[in-house]
Amino acid sequence: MSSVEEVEAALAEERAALAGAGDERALEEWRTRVLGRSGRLTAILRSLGERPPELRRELGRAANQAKAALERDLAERQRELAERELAALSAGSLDVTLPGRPRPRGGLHPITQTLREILAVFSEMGFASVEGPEVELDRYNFDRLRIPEDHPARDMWDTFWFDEEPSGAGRLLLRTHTSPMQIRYMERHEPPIRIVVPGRCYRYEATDATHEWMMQQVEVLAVDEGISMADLKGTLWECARRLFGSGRQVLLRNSYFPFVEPGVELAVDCFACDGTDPACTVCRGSRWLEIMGAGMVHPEILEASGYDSGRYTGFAAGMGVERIAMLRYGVEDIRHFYQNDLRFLSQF
Ligand code: FA5
Repeated sequence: MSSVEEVEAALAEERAALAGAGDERALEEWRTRVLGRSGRLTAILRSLGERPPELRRELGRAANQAKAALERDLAERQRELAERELAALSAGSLDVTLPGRPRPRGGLHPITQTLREILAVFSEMGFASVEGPEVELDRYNFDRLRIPEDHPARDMWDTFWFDEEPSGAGRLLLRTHTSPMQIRYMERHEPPIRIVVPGRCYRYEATDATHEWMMQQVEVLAVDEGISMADLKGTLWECARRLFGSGRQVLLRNSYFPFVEPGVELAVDCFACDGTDPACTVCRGSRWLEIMGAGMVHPEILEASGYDSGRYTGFAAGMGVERIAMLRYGVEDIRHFYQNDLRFLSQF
């Protein structure tokens, strides 16, 4: 049996409960429990019919007033909570008025840029680009290029060897140059051939300002009827002119590689000292930085590929991409390229 006093006590009690409801979920629970269909006040109002008439009116008025007061309180409390939430959003961890943070933009590595430039030059001269394996057979890296087991050139091109041997195929190594792809390509194709072969090469080598143990080369191979040293010179000349501009001096001098005859190397004048400093780490006072080896493909190699060396001739070259990048950008130490220092890399 409810009395007016009990309604007032319930009103006070529920107001206190409402003040303690701290979030939207607590408010909803409170609403259901107090004002909902089977809520506390609804139950009092429903039971009015069973009351003696003299009590009914007084109790009804008190209960209706209490219900209206609690509904007002609820609306007020909802508004308060919403305001508090908004204030926390704009004053706390999230400032919706801040401008967005720009994402740092990446760029192509200077070696990738240089490599693409080289390939573009040769593509315009009609050379197709093909790739070969970095893990190579002893046979292709050395023997088939006329570098037998006891040849001194093997010392110059020492590399990393694998312990396992694929059955019967010979020993595996990390290739020291891209030249093995000359053999692989000629095995499967007939002249005319015009290809470039970009790729990583490895050497067991003490590093210094111009030597890394991993570097990238681009091999060039052209085989056809009537190819002469003049074609080699013209092609490499054009390549150097396109990469370095016409203000740079280029030197072509004789050299030796077992797989070409005659052999040459191409060097570009030193940007660091102009040949004036005997202690220069880039040219060692020689004025020239070597960027590639080249020559006319040895007739024995053409014959071993099944070509008639009386009919076909060819030229080949292998250039160092890091050395070319050093000259293009004026980088005095090759080791900067692979130290992954953003202060260096973001300059390109
Ligand atoms: C060769 O690798 C021959 N295969 C090139 C060749 C191809 C000759 C076809 C004839 C015909 P060499 O070891 O000189 O040759 O290397 C060629 C170029 O690679 C060098 O001129 C140089 O630019 C670059 N190079 C060689 N070793 C390193 C190294 N340790 N670090 C950076 N660049 C290197």
